[in-house]
Amino acid sequence: MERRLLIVSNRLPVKAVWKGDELKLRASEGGLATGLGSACKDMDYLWIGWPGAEIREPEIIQELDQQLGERNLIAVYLTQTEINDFYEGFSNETLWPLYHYFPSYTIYNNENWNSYVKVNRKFAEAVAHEATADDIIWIHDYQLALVPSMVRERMPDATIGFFQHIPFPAFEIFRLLPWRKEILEGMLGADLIGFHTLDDAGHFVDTASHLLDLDIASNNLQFEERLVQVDAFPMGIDYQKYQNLATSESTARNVAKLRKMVGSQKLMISVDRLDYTKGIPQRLLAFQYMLEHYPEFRENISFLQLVVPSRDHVPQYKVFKDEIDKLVSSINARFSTIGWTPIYYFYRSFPINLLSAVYRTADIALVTPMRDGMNLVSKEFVASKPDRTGVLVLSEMAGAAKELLQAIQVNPNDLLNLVDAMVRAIRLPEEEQKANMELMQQVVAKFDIHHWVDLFLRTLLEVKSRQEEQYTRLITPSLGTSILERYENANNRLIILDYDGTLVPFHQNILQAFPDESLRALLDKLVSDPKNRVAIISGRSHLHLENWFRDLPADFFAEHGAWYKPPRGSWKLTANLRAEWKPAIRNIMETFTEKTPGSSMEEKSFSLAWHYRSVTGEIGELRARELCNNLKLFSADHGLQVLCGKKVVEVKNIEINKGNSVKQLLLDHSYDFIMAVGDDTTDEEMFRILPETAITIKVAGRSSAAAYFVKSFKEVRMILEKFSSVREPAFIGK
Ligand code: GDG
Repeated sequence: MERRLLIVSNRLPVKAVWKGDELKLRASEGGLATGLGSACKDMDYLWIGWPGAEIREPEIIQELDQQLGERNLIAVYLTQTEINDFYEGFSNETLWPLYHYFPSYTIYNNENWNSYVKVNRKFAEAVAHEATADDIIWIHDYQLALVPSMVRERMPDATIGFFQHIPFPAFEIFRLLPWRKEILEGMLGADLIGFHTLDDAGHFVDTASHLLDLDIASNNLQFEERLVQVDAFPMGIDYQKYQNLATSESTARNVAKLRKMVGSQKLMISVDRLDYTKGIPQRLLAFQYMLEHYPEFRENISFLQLVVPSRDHVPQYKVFKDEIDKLVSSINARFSTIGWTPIYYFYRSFPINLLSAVYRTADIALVTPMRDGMNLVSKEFVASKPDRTGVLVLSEMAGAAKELLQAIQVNPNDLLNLVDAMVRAIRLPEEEQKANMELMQQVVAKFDIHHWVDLFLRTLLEVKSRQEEQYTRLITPSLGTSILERYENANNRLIILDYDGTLVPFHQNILQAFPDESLRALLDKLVSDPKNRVAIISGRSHLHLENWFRDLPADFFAEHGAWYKPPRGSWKLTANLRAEWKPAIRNIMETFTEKTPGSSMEEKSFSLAWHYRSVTGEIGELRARELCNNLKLFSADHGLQVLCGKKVVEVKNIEINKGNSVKQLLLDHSYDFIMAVGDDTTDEEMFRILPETAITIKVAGRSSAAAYFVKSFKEVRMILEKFSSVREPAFIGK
């Protein structure tokens, strides 16, 4: 990567801690800091974030800035009020519980929200201050969801990626948030938005489709005329580092100490930050149940639970810690014997080589969060097993469950399922352990942290170049001028126009989309120029077009070209068409109309259309997909085509298409100016058939065979307005 990487995260990879009256830098805990830190060490990078403590004295700030600067780190300083309201308040008491499906723990507080906005702005200003146009800006996590759009405001062309390390919840949960639109729009300031799993990415796209008026094509969103891609990038670990650590001498020494502590019993371990999402009490209760109901395991197995202190200023966390303390004490008090301790419980942070020894010694790792974006502990355990013995019990609710398929997967809410998994893990034969571990190691080794960083950044650059392609095709004022010049200089012009979405906006009721007076006046003016041939090619029935444009001397193609009417002529069929298929399709469509409130069926001479523009919510798209699938089976055997267009599913004879109508217009004529404008998939056929010199324009920014695009029907009208005001040289001065 030649370009500089600008990483932005709430925490820097180091934190400032007071040792007496001296400020020291220590490595931050957490997957992002350690993982990304090691992946970026060979890159040209700058990292912007909070150094983890409130620092007010200017001389200390100056000294710290210098120390951080030597490590390519830039600090954003937060006041104690900001730490309380932005970090502990909005980030940890609002977004964190809601995104982890704990809506009853979620606190909605306006003051905290205001602080969140303010601190996000602080970060955005720091980014704008440091960034050059060439930097790749990579913003991390839910604490900074507004930063992408705030940076975009300041640097419209910047390359911005956003990665969310925690889950993105389903729409029904996310919609509870009073500031849901602001958060979504904030994230959409990025060009690429990444999550750990496809489920999270899908939730985001689905939520955006509900709350914002966006053009969405699978995982590509068109937001404010900018393409934004949403995708899954499961984060990996530094596999090699954990493998090396596991076989190091210091780990061997620590393994020996651990073994001495637990004796010859089997060892079950868990490593978690103190958090109610991690499922610690549920796991302890399952362990207790197992000791109660499987007495043969007493004195034969010990459980080592490491809890890393975290967020202990948040009241919920204090209560939660008490709960764990009590549970551990009561289990130990009840089951301990002289030579055996059921649970070893540590509430503190461990150095990484001790952690490695814990992984290496463990026979079983219990990773059973109630919900987790990814969970790197599960991957670190797998990487720390050079002899491949050991069993991983993994929650289905962790992102890692999508990759570590050979783990014993559990639902952490199901106590008996947890107990059963523990028992199975204790009894799993060594060959099976090794076979499972080998497969999981292959995955963790291949999709490591370097792979994750490379893939995310590569995809971000690809999105940027796809945007570039789109931008070159957008009709800019200068392009508009050159089109107008070509129009002025031409003597034999063909102007082909689609109707709905191209000349008029869409309406809930298809009959409401009649031409308004200004459109009629515009078309009248265009056709009155003898140098112009104007053709309207529409999917509409010929009866609608006749009703609206009876006296307009233009060429008309209705029903995608099944019917044709020349200027001042009358309607005729363009081919010998079949309609014997209609009853069968009508039956299917009627069923869908009955089960989808708001939808309707339209019958044309040689086609049937099912409209769902008035259907509320996502049910319309769902049913449309179902209908398309049903129809495709039937249609293939009957020479029919199924068109899945904008809020409409249509079935027609395959030989009828707008491309054939255009061919008819080109027959025996030569034009020195051809322009075709359309918005729907059916218009692609006409774009493709036209010569390269033709000006083809797609309405609404989507990928298309057209050479250019405009944003809406209003711009089409503006172009036609300019055409119609071109005066014949002969007229000038008369
Ligand atoms: C988020 C998401 C997602 C733990 N105890 C000690 C220690 N650790 C290290 C582990 C691991 C990291 O902390 C924890 O990783 P997690 O994956 O659980 O997640 P978080 O960083 O808390 O949070 C999570 C992750 O971001 C990455 O995207 O997986 O779902 O919530 O690396 O080894 N490290 C040391 N001492 C300890 O006592 N040195």
